[in-house]
Amino acid sequence: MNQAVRFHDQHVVEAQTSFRDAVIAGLSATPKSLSPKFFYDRRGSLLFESICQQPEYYLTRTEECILVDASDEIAALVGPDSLLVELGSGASRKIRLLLEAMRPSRYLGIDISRDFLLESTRRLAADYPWLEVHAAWADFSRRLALPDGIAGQRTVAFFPGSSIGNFEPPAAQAFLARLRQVLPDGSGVLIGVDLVKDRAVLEAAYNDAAGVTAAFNLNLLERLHRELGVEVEPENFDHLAYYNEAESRIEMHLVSRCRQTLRLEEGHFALEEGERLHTENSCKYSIAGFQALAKRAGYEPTAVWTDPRHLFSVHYLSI
Ligand code: AVJ
Repeated sequence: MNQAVRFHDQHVVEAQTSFRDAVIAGLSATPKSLSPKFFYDRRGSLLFESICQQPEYYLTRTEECILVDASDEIAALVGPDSLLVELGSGASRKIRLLLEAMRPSRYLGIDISRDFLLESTRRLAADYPWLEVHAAWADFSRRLALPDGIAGQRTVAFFPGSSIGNFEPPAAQAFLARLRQVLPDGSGVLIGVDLVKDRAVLEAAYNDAAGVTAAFNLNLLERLHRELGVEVEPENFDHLAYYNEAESRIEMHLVSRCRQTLRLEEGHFALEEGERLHTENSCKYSIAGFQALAKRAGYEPTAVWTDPRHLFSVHYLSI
């Protein structure tokens, strides 16, 4: 019985220092922006779990159905005794849908939210005693590497939830190409990708009636306060999410309700009434469009699964 999580504190320093630097760079830019990766402090990770349960947020539910239905086919493609690496493992919930069918020998969860990562991988190790569980606290958008000692094994990189949508297409392609470099021969990528669809369905998913997505967006301001001491009232901002059809993406912004100044030690940043802080892009693809991107990144799109309404897709990309 093997229930300890092997923890790799890989890129701790980078993960910690980059928040302040990124905030200053983002507030100095025109238009002002902050990377969506900073949503995921502990509170943000919990709010995201709650978003996934909102009736309007079809992504999670749909992907889970696809994974359950396809789990045997996925397992057949991957083969047993692989290393299963989950990028942005969060609550490590989706992976449970695949473990029994896939029977990997090792699991590595990588996440930017340290406490959350530890809690969820500990639960995973307790629930699957046959699985060797590893956890790496890392910002994989900055640097991608597998910890020493487990690199080299045939790997499936699992990147669920359409998190790839946070990269704009050229960056998504570059990220997949970099990922390919760290995967040994015979490996593959199992990736969830949200599909282009009716504007009303998309916009409802990012403007849930319970206001959880708004709270998730506004939590970024609370994080500015908690971690950087910025005096900022979340009530002075509105949540804004809409579909930018020309760019095939949902955009999220925080809109300043008044003239106000965000004060950091390094500088003061004035916001006009109505000025936006761009907090997220969530890019949507057609199946063919994503397969073409994967090919340009050096992969062979081997299989794709979708739901009857074509809301979401899961792709298996071979090296
Ligand atoms: C985790 C990036 C896939 O874009 O749908 C959910 C994040 N933002 N609601 C998404 C998110 C607002 C989510 N991803």
